[in-house]
Amino acid sequence: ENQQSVLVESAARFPPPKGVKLSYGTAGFRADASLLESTVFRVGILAALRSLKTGSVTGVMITASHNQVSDNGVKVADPSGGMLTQDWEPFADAIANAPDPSSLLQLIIEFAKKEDISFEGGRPAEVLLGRDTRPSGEALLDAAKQGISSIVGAIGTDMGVVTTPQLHWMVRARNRGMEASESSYFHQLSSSFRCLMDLKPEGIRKNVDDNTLVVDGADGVGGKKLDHFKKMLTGLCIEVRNRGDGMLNEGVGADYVQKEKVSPRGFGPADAGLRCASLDGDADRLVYFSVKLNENDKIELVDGDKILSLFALFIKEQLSILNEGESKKENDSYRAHLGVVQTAYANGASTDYLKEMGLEVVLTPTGVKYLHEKATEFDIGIYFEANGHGTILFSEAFRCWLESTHKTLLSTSEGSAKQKAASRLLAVSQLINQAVGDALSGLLLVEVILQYMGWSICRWNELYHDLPSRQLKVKVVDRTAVVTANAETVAVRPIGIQEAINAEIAKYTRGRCFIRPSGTEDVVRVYAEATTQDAADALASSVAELVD
Ligand code: NG1
Ligand code: ZN
Repeated sequence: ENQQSVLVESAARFPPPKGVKLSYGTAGFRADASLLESTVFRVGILAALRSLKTGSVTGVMITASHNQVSDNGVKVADPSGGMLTQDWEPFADAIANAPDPSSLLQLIIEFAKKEDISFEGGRPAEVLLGRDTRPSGEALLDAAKQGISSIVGAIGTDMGVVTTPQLHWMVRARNRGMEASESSYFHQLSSSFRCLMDLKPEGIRKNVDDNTLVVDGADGVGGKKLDHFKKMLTGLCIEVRNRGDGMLNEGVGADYVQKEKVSPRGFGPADAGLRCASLDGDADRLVYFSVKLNENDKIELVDGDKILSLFALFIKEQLSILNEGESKKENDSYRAHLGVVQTAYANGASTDYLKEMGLEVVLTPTGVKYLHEKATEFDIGIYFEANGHGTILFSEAFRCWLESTHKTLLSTSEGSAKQKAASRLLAVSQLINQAVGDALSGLLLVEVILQYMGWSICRWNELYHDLPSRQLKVKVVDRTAVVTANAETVAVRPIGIQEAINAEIAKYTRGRCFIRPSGTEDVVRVYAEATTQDAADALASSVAELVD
């Protein structure tokens, strides 16, 4: 009827590019921006359907993160604020690749039937839209809007230029009946930051760096937002460089800094010793670094694994203060199950360190959706990829317990160590983005913990010493020829390759190496680790030859 003709008419305005097959990878669809209009239009339809199905608000974010400025991409935020549920990914692939409007319509009708989605009577679909600073973003956002409006009655609300985590945060906030604006986001972050700063231990702490933090904004949306947001933060002095005047992600940003281990554009010898941080193009990744003295652009990298370790240390300390003297049997004492989630890319030294701390460490395949899902199994689940994407998730049950315990402590022992520990944990759960990894909220938590500990970036970096590592990518005809198992640590296809890799690994002390097909690029990635840089390099290149 009417719905069908509206869909077919609007789909006709967005013919898919010929000879291109897209797939909803680790981070949604990504490609050269010129190829994406029809895909983004169709993702708009999908987000509206997801909203109809769940009776909640969903989101569409247009970004290609750390990729070059001519690329773009699109991903869907589920009602929880997390990534699109994995069961819908095959449908996303199918509609993105439907050759014409009538086959698209057919797929939608079948899927709606299977998922029992009704186009009438229920709450109308609502989708929040956001984009990063890429010049192609505006036209793509319009395509997404048209996709949404091709579902009759659906509403698309444009949140403007935002970071990826802001958009996800807003979707989550809306579905919890909270205000979903940028100012409410900044307000929540700055007030929980303030609360943590006020709960710092008393007395002057040694070792803290000069207060200024210098941030590389990757010439993207994160730098712009932070430059504005920093005015709302007291007790922290931030200088933002690469705020958007230069070329996005060119020689700047968290991905560049982490992979190349050099300082970004705009940083030099004069910055030696300063505490520096780098965001990626859509501000969902964060790494720290300091420029080495007299060594050109070499840096001391403080990556996602070390951010994770710092967070784990702090949380564990607050939990033990809270549990002090409580016997295990007591009913009202809740022993929080704290867990840490990493991928095979985590530096082996970090995993050892975390295990030595007595923490439960779980590995998942690469891709935030896997880490995030795993982290929800704990009361407090901390997950990070080495590249700086991660967050801390608090379970609903633990948050409830914490809130009521905090209330009791406030009335029975205000100012006690326990009450403060409970306040800190509550503030962390407010500060750290519960929807996805967020460079801005992560940065504030790092800063407040460093002040709490009285640590410089050097002291923090000394928590453990990274094993030298090397990452290579190999262009292959068909990356799907590589199939992995055990959280990507073992290659089960091509047959025999794992034995060959093992033979290479055996030549090195503490050697570790694995291969996997990238989910965002047409390559097979090789990661190697050993006790010296030369050994890690040699191991990586010999395994890369096996893949070739
Ligand atoms: P792929 O291309 O699947 O390796 C990369 C990152 C992921 C994740 C996604 C999404 C590495 C080795 N891989 O995925 O961790 O961040 O991009 O952006 O860094
Ligand atoms: Zn990103």
